[in-house]
Amino acid sequence: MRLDVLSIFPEYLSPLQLSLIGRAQEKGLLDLGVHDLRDWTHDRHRTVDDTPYGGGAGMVMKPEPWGEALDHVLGAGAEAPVASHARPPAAPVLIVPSPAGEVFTQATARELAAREHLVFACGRYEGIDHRVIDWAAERAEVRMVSIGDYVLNGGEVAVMVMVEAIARLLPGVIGNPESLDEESHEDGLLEYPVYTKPAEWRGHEVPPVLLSGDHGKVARWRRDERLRRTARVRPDLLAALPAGVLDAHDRRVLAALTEEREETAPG
Ligand code: 6GU
Repeated sequence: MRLDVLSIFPEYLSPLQLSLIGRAQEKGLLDLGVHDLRDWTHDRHRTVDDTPYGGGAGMVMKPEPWGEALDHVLGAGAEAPVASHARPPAAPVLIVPSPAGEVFTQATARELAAREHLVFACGRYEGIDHRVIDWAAERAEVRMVSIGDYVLNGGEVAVMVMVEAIARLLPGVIGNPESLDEESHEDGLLEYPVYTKPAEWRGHEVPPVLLSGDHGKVARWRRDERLRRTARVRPDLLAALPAGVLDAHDRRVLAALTEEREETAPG
């Protein structure tokens, strides 16, 4: 997979050279290019922003440097307008991090991990002149993406979040791909709690079932913990589960939880 990141703070993205992503690059699974948007300015001050038409606070990123930068990273294929139905599957995806975008989820990470070329355009200030987005949409698949309901100063940190979530899904990046299967958000339930030695620590014991050696009981306990944890902290995830994910036992576990809560409720 090829990844390009455009930013006025390219050094902000240097942690991407470390750890998992760094090793994936060394293994040739990932080809990452981080570019300074100011390389495509032509004035002495390397200006990337200007005042907003219509007035208001803050500054807006100028379209010209973005146009030239995107010509460069999208390549020759980006020169002619291409209708969305005629775009080849290898067409790049332009991801524009923005608190005004669709919310990035594990499903988004999976979709993007299946593509060959991702380009991230990090905005700062009040955002990028919207004509850049409209122009790019004629040449690439453009997605404005938010990483959650809060505001960051720029897209760089959001890009690090997205790249980490996407890269770890690429074949060969994670040593043991089975560790991906039972993760939070892969099947709509949160993960079960985990324990290691010693069996007793500072007066706290490991749940005895985990020491029983009964694999069936352990699996059932873990599933129950996932259900209880999800019901407690993320009832929205439980409500969104597709029909058929919960069996009769699951439903009994959840019903027991509701009864417990009613018994302990005040009044
Ligand atoms: Cl992607 N960018 C910015 N600037 N703020 C955000 C965000 C992105 N996602 C949540 N907040």
